[in-house]
Formats: sequence, C-alpha cells, structure tokens
Amino acid sequence: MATNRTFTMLKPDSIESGNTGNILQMITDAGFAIKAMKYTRLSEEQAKKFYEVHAERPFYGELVEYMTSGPIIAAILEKENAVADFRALIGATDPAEAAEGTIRKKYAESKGRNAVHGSDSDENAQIEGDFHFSAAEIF
Ligand code: IDP
Ligand code: MG
Repeated sequence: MATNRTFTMLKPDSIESGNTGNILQMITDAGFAIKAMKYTRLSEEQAKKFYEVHAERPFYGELVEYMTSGPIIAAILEKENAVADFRALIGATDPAEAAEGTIRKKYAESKGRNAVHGSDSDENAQIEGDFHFSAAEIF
C-alpha cells in the first residue's frame, strides 16, 4: 500500500445503529477514494491478532468481544496524506473529546464503541490492509 492509503473499519456499533451509509458519505465527501471494501465479521482469533498491540491493556478483552459481536465494513482508502487526514476526520478515540464535525463526535457511542477504526501510521495502514485484503481485492 502506498503512503497515500489508509485502512478503516466501520465497527459493529456503526452497523447496529444504521449509520454506515452516513459514515461512508462523510468519508467520500472528504475526498477519500475506496480502493477495497468488504462486509465481514472478525473471528476471535482475527480480532485478537488485529489488536495484538493492545494485548496488555485492561480493555483488550472487552475490545475483542465488541469487535467480534457483529459484522464490520473493512476498507482501504486513498487520498493525499491519507493516514493523518483520516485520523482528523474520525476525531479522538473518546467521542467526548472528539472535535465537532468528526465521525466519532457524530456517531460514536463511547470510547470503546467508537464507530470507526483508522490506521495510525503508513506502516500500520499497509499491515492492516494486507490483513484484510488480497492483492486481487484492491483496486
Ligand atoms: P484509536 O482507535 O483512536 O487509534 P486506540 O488507543 O488505538 O484508539 O485503541 C483501539 C481501540 O480500543 C479504540 O478505538 C477503542 O475501540 C478501544 N479502546 C481504547 N481505549 C479504550 C478504553 O479506555 N476503554 C474501552 N475501549 C477502549
Ligand atoms: Mg489505534
């Protein structure tokens, strides 16, 4: 994945609340092009692996349980400065601290159930995109 790409997941709470259409609209309105997308559900093994970096954190068990509780939408997005611009679009992890107009401010329920994932670096965007998509699924 080039440095102008990032990886996102619309998390189970977004699907449950029926906000996926609105969130995808915000993403494309902000200038991100969809390079790959799938509707899927993470297994416990996949969720544990994806969030391995948080394994020692007190919320890890809760996070894995939540991320496997229902389907997600996974996607690779492209835009100049994709990683930083997408983090700005989604807002702070905790919606109480997220700026007005951000996806999490509008749609996140809590610090845990916070609507969307966004990669935190070019390196992780590449790893996370490869975790979910084969080369033939990326356009
Ligand atoms: P980020 O998603 O904004 O990058 P991280 O610190 O990488 O935030 O945490 C990964 C995910 O773990 C968050 O998006 C959220 O779903 C969950 N999480 C983070 N901190 C907490 C917490 O204090 N309680 C419950 N869940 C949390
Ligand atoms: Mg993170």
